[in-house]
Amino acid sequence: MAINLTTTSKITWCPGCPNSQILVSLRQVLQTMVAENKLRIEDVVMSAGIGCHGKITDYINMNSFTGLHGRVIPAMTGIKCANPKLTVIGSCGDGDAFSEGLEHLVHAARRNSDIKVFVHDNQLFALTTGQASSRSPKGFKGKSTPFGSIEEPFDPILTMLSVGATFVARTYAGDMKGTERVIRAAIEHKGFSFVDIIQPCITFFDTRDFLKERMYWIDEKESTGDLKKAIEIVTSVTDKIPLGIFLNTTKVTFEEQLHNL
Ligand SMILES: Cc1ncc(C[n+]2csc(CCOP(=O)(O)OP(=O)(O)O)c2C)c(N)n1
Repeated sequence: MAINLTTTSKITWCPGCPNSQILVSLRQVLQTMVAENKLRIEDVVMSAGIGCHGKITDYINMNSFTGLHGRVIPAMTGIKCANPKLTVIGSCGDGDAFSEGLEHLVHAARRNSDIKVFVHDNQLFALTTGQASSRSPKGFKGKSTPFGSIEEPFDPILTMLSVGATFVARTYAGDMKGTERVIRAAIEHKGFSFVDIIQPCITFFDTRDFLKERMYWIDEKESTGDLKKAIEIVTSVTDKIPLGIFLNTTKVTFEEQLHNL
């Protein structure tokens, strides 16, 4: 059945913001999966945090819950525990997921909670107008780091691989076909799915030219079932940015075990 998930809410992201590309990609995946009878939209719930990314739930006509900043993951875990038949997806910012909410992300991955986490990774706090986040590169100059950040940035892919996430991927918002493919695989995966979506903030930190020269898609056949190989791929390059599904394995989920008790 064809379904249209657009809403009448006015898009208030900056014109040209890659959040719009993530929105269109996600909506397209959901519409396609519904058309193919792989999903019923009534059985999908989306959660989002506070930040520019969080507006995404206003623009997709489906059940959603906007939580607190940094608390997208516990909201998703609660929804999935209460009704394990639901497909639970969520959008976080990098501030949301890796700064204030990091503990939730790590423990949800460790438990293999069957939720699908999409991080809109723009390497700063965008809604609050450009402060450094834990993803900002060393030397980044913003409102809170006028002399340049003195911290090393957080590595979400290596962290997710090492704490037991069963699906770990990275994509680039501007590559919408690639993003659709990765988002769909993340939704189809049974267990914890983590997707870092590189989403340059074109207003406060426009990295598009920098990224274009460095991003490349990995050969996924080498790594998907092999944690050691996935770690090798992401640690072997320092001047390039690998994209793709680094790991896709299965393990009993938290909710399966919970409901078997
Ligand atoms: C508990 C709490 N802490 C801090 C804030 C202030 N705040 C709102 S949005 C935001 C940062 C958003 O950054 P990010 O999560 O990366 O999302 P983006 O705006 O970049 O999409 C902060 C710190 C808040 N609203 N609530």
